[in-house]
Amino acid sequence: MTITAPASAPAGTDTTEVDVIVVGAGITGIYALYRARQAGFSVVALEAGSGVGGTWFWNRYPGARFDSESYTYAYLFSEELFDEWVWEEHFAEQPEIERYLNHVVDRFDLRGLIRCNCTVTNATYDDEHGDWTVETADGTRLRARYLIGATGVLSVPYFPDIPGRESFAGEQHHTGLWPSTPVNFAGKRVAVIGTGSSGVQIVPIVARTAASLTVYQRSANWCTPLNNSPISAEEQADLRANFASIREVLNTSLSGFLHETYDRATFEDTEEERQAYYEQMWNSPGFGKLISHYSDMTIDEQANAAWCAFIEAKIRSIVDDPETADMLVPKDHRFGEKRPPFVTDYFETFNRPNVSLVDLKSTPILRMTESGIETADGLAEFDLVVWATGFDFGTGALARMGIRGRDGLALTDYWRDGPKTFLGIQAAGFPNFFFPGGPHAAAGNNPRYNGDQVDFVLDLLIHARAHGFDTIEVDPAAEADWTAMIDRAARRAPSFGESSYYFGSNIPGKPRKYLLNAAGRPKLLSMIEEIKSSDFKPFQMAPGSDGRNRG
Ligand code: NA7
Repeated sequence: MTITAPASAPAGTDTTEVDVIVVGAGITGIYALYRARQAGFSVVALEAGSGVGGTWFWNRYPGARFDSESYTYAYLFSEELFDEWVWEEHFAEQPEIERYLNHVVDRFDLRGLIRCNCTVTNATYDDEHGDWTVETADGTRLRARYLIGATGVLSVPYFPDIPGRESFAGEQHHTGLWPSTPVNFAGKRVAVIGTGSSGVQIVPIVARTAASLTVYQRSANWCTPLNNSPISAEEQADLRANFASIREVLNTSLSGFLHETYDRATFEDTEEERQAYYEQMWNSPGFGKLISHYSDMTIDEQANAAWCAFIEAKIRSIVDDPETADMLVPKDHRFGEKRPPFVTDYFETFNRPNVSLVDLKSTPILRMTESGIETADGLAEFDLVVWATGFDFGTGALARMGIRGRDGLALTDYWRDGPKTFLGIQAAGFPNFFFPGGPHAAAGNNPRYNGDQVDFVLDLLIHARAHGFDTIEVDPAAEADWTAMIDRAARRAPSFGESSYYFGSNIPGKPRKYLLNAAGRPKLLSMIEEIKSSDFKPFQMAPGSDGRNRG
C-alpha cells in the first residue's frame, strides 16, 4: 500500500499522500474512516470542527436529541460495541450522542487518523495522475487517490437575510452552530426564530428559565409527541439479546427503522376505531407516527386530513389561549409533506405566562436593530436571539468545498440546476470522488442508508484495487437514469410538497429539485445488489498513468 498518513502534519506543509481522504468526522465519515482503514487503505479524515460528531457536534443546543430510537441510529457493524454502550434513553440527548461517537472513535483507534479544525477549501482532480489534491483553510495540501465527502446534508446553517442582523448588540446563536460554552437563558429576554425540528426542541427548555420567550413562527408544523423514556435494564437486556434480529430488520426495512408498517387503510375502520388508533399513534414513540400509520395516511388527501383534524383537536385542547392555539395549527401543508418534528412539552409551553408567539406571515420581521427585532407591530427588545432557521440542505456543504473534477469542472457549475448523481454516491466527471450521505440517497433513518452507501463505496475501492484499477468514474448514462428516476419518484409521491426544504425551497435562489430519493432505500439496495452482481458495470475503471496506488 502507499504512504503512511500523519494525522497532524504541520500547517502549510505539502507532504501527506494517502489512498483515501475522508472529509467530515460525523456518523458517516467515522464509518467511512473505519471501513477504509479496515480494508487496508491508508486514510485520513479532515474535520472542520474542534471535535468529532458532525451534526451531533455542531447542534449542541439545549434540547437537541435523536428522534430515531438511539439503538437504531447507532452503528451496527460491531456487536461488541452494541453490547457495551448503554443508551440512557430511547431518544438520546446531544451530550450522550457526542460521548458515544467519541467512544467509537477511541474504541476503534481512529482518533489518530482524524485532523480536527481542518476546513477543506479546495479539492482538485488531477487528470494526469488520477488523484485528488485537497487544500485546507490553513494552506495545508494533501493528496489522495480517493476523496470521500462525508459532509452531511444538514451541515451548513442558514441565516435569513434580515437587515441589521449584525447590528444586534445582544447574544445571537444559530442552533446548528451552538457554542460549546454554556449559554445562559436565566432572567433574559429571548427570541427564537424558526419552528422546525430544532426550534420546537429548544423552545420548551428556554421557556423554563428565561424572563420572557418570544417565538417567531413563519409556518406552523404538524408536531406530535416524541414520547421519550429511559431505557430500563430489562429493555437493555432485550436489545442485547436481539441484536441479530434488530440488525436484520434495520438493514432491510423500508426506511431503516424498527417500526412496523400497518396494512389497514384509514376508512376501513369505523370513526370510533379510527379515533382509538389515532390516540395510539399520538402516544407512540417518534417516527412510528409516520411508518406504522394507516397505509394511506400520506397518500390519500382525505385520510391525511382526518389525521390532521385529530392533531388540530389535540393542539386546541392543550393550548389555553384560542388565538395562540389557532396560530399553532398548520394551514399550508399536510402531515408528512414536510419533515415532521417530534416534541416534548412544546404546545404546553405556550400556556406559560412568560411565552408568546408571533405569526411572521401577518407581521414579518422588517429589521433587527441594536436592541431587538422590529415587525409591523413595533420593536421587541431582546438580550438573546436564537436562529433556528435551518440549513442549506443536501448540497450546501459539498458546494462549499471548492470541488473541481475532470478538466477543472466545478461541482457547483455541474450542479447549477440541481444535483446530478448516481445512487447519491458519485457524479460523472468527478472520478474517484464519492459523497455517501449526500443528496439523492434515500429518506428515513440517515445512518442506515448512509452506511449502505459507505459499504458500497468500499466495495468499489476494493474491487478496483483487486483488478489494478486506479480510477473509478460512473457512466454518464447511469447517472442520467438515476437522476431522472429521482425526479419522477418525487413527482409521483404526493406526500412531498415543494414547501419542504427537501426541494431546497428554504434557500432563496436555490433550484427547486428534490434532494432525497423518494423511491427510498429499497431502490438503493436493489440497485447496489444489481451493480455488484454485474461486476460494477455502470462504473468505468482504468489503470492510472503512474500506477502509484496499485499495491
Ligand atoms: P428547518 O426544519 O428547516 O426549520 C427552519 C425553520 O426556520 C422553519 O420554521 C422555517 O419556517 C424558519 N425560517 C426559515 N427561514 C426563515 C425566515 N426567513 N424568517 C423566519 N423564519 C424562517 O430546520 P431545523 O433546524 O429546525 O431542522 C432541520 C433538521 O434537523 C430536521 O429536519 C431534522 O432532520 C433535524 P418555514 O417552515 O420555512 O416557513
